[in-house]
Amino acid sequence: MSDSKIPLEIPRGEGGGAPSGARLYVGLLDGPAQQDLAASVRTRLAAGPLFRPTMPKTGKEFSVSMTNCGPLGWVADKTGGYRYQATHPVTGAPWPAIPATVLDIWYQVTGVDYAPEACLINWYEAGAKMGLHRDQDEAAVDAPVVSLSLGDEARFRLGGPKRGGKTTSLILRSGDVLVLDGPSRHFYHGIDRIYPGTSTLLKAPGRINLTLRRVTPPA
Ligand code: MD3
Ligand code: FE
Repeated sequence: MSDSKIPLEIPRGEGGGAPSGARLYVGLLDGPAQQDLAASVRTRLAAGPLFRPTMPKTGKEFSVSMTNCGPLGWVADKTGGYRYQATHPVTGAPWPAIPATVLDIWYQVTGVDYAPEACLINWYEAGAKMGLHRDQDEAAVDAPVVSLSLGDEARFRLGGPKRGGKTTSLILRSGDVLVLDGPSRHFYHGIDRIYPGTSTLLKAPGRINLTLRRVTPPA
């Protein structure tokens, strides 16, 4: 049994606690489910190794390493910018499949009848973080986004539709599932830091985040 199949509704920082459409399923994945998912991620990493994206124009490296599974994967580099593509940027191979258990969670927590197309796998080492940004590279602007956390805890920050507004912070723990629906889908967000040593799930200190997205508009 999970801690909770009843999600915590996350209020928006801006707007006097109005609903954001973001909801957190605390501990949706129990210990064995987390172990199974970590093993599935390891097989995906063997088929499509982690790479370090670089910022468009500046070429500055992300501190987060990434890979993908699913028909489309998110990539970024100095010359090509942020985009989705069907193949790994280093090996040229198609991305491996999204694990069936991950697809089950997508349908369970979103209630939508279309599949996600991209599952971005983010790997955070001890000092890694992700600055405030919006997810804007998907033509499917109305589709929810689903995030699964494994390993060490992270401080997640959710802002509003404009940069510089109020933000709300929360801790994401191994087994938590965050759904960004409604207005929150377009809000600024980021990972301020991880807390190394707060989980024993993984073989090394660090955090894995899986982000599921629909990229092309569903029929
Ligand atoms: C809020 N990843 O890969 S996941 C990303 O933990 C990204 O690795 C973070 O932001 C991570 O783009 C956060 C949670 C998340 C994902 C998408 C969102 C939060 C979001 C889209 C809109 C608002
Ligand atoms: Fe994001």
